[in-house]
Amino acid sequence: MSKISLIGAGNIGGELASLIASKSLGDVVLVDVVDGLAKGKALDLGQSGAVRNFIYSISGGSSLSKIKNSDVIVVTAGISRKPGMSRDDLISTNLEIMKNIGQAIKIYSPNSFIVCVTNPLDAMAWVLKKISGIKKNMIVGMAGILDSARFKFFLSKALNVSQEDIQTMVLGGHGDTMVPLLNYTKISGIPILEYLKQNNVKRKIVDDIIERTRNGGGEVVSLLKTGSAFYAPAISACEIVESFLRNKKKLVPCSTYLTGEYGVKNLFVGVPVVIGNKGIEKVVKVEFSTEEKNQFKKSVKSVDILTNLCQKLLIKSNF
Ligand code: A3D
Repeated sequence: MSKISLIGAGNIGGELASLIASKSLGDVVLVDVVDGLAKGKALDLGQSGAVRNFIYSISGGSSLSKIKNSDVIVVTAGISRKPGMSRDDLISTNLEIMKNIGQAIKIYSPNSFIVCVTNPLDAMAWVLKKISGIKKNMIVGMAGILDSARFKFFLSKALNVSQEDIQTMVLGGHGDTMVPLLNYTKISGIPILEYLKQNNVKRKIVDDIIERTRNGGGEVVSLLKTGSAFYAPAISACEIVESFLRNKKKLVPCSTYLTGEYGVKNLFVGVPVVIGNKGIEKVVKVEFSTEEKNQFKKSVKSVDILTNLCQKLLIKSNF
């Protein structure tokens, strides 16, 4: 029976626990520093199981030792954005939290598959890997699935076609520089640019959607005012967990530690990967147009700046 630990029992952690239980992926353990929060949510969710018929257990607590011998650990602990904040504004607080959690993973569960969700995503995944010593194929950051879902959602509304029939990929860093790939965006196999031409849809509509996708998280933050998006992030993280535990070998964009692929070294950047029961089983190569190549480079640069900052902060605190 699989054990899935969720560190952070806030908005995403709670929703993710519910999704994992509904999909019968395994026993869920919620952990949160706020006393009673994880235990309370676990109790509430467990009781919902009497109606939904969960077959696995959900428990909670505040000690990180509860993650011992997990198969999967999803990290959502940290602060989230408030209106007017960028993901990068979270860095110093969330870096300290990742240091704590990275050490706990190293002690209690060094062989688990780790999914990082905490922002700024690519830099926090890098810190978690560095502190925990987890192998590169056993840690990913969740972002590309969410960014691609947002792109699909907006396209589906604008073009009046089913979301189910849209295939796309958003790569690069999880931030304003993310790179939606138009050449790999299709509607039931029809390349999007051909679809636009045949159906007299202006290219500007798609360009505006790309911009809206880049600001997709911020748009939700400005409406919620007290926190950030959690339903779509939770189901996106669940997709990764499920592909690992059920060995589904889904080919999805994830923030991945690169060692030369796409010309990038020692950084987490969103690229297409296959997720199976060995973790990241393959980094898949795609061809970029010249414009996409430049956008990807720019995106990598912004991840590099944040990761460097984390590296300096870690050295300063003797890590
Ligand atoms: P929130 O509802 O505030 O939950 C975070 C939880 O983490 C809170 O309950 C905290 O008490 C808890 N926490 C803080 N420090 C610790 C610790 N050391 N150990 C255990 N628990 C701790 O936030 P949320 O669930 O909405 O978001 C969580 C994170 O995900 C934030 O950093 C968001 O910015 C980020 N996020 C990422 C995406 C991506 O696509 C990558 C999308 C949405 C949110």
